[in-house]
Amino acid sequence: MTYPDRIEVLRWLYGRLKPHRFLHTLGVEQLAVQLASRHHLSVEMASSAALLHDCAKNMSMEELLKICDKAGVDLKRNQDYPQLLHAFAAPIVAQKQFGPLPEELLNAIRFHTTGHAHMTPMEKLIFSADYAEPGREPFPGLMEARDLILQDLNRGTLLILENTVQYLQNKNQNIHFYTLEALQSLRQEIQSEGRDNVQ
Ligand code: DGI
Ligand code: FE
Ligand code: FE
Repeated sequence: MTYPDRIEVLRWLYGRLKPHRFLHTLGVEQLAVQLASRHHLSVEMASSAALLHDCAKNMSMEELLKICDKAGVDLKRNQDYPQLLHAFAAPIVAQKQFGPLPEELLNAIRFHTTGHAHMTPMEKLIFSADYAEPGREPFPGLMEARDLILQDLNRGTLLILENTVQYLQNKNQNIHFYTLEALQSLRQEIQSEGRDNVQ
């Protein structure tokens, strides 16, 4: 599988992201690559997905709505979550620039904010790398999450989902149904892992 040339992607992002977003993207890539090599996943895919995950972040709401509508995103169901549209738009924006990309990579960027039920390892990796990247201003629980995703991708991703839900609840924000489904599904996955280990 070939991925877009890294330097070409960086050049493109440099022109379309705000400086702090560009630096965040580099931080996500650094952690994503580390996680991929630790957990025996594709380092090339992790790098590309990390670089592209926020490629639609600095687009206008008008543009995001247009792209998401065309892509079949249910805008009514998502009308309370404008901050999630950049993730749903990212696969279209990235492919418009770089041509067709693998579905696994596209799903990792599509679900980087919310997660969803039955996430693949690459989806968990990008979701977690986005949260725990080294450039984030320290906040309670960040170090613990960073350590745990390096040791155990499932448990680390679960901790991050739980922290995210807690954080949003404290801010009185609605939790997206994908996020709730991700939480429930990953809890079940970890429980069944535990059972398998006993047998
Ligand atoms: O794009 P980033 O800033 O790197 O981070 P992100 O894509 O993970 O999150 C974008 C925003 O979405 C952030 O302010 C947190 C928010 N968010 C994540 N999950 C949910 C959510 N907001 C609501 N209301 N519900 C969610 O489930
Ligand atoms: Fe994002
Ligand atoms: Fe991000």
